[in-house]
Amino acid sequence: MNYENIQFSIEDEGRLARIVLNRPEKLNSLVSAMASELMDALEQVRRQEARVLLLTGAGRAFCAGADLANFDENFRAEEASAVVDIGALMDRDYNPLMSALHAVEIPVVCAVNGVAAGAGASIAMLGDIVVAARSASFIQAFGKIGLMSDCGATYMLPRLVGTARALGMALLGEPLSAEQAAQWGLIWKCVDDAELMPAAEKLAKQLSVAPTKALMQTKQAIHAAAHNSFAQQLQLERDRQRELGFEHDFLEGVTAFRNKRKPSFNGK
Ligand code: T3D
Repeated sequence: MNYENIQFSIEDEGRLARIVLNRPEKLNSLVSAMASELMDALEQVRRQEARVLLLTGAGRAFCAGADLANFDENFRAEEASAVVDIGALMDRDYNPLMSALHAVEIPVVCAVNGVAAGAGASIAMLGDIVVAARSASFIQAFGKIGLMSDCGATYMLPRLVGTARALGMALLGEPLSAEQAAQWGLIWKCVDDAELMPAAEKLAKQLSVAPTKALMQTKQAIHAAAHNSFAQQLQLERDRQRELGFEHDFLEGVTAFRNKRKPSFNGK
């Protein structure tokens, strides 16, 4: 597939996949073609067995959510009778995209370079390690256009920041600064703007040579904890740990420790 709305590359001998949302003049707002391209790129990441995904935006924004100028050919603001089945748009573009992002097995590092609004904030929240530039902000912009938070925001937000803060963000729609987002636990950390890409790339490179299978199991286990009992979670941990104990990277990790050298993980 030709990518016109994103940039996609596989780097570092196949270990690191990079996706750049690339409609900077429209603050990387989402159109249907961009959602399709993202889905295709995520499939390439899986097929090519990259070990980490780095996701960022081009220009001054991360992503301003759905493109409100082009979101549906049937929507004509000047005609009171023109109606749009937004549920159908969600089924076609947004929900499959958010599900695909949520299902990425390898670690996802999100470098939030500017405003992340609406669906853009949801994309950012689906990163496993989210680093934001100090000038970035997170906005549940939906209320301002008569919609409710979607794209998984009502699921992710309370889990990340708690119900009170989730409600405050969703009902008031005020921008949350990157610094506050880090203090609230919405993201991993906030760095000076000039430090964003070096910091995110450093993290991505670190993860790209880590024991990938163990990281994937860890990520899955932490997701599963949202609906498991403590007893179920202990069993899940035992089962997954048993699998990991038979893998190359466990042997390599312990051997390297005993020999006082750096481990060389192959991700298997
Ligand atoms: O299927 C469905 O549609 C339902 C799914 C919904 C999911 C959603 O994401 S709904 C939420 C959609 N997003 C928004 O409501 C955010 C709208 N944008 C803004 O509130 C502001 O632009 C920002 C707070 C993000 C940034 O403000 P600021 O002052 O830094 O920039 P600006 O001047 O407002 O925008 C710069 C340009 O980007 C401007 O274009 P122009 O005038 O220079 O030609 C603006 O129109 C454009 N832009 C910004 N956001 C969007 C957009 N164009 C299309 N869609 C956008 N979402």
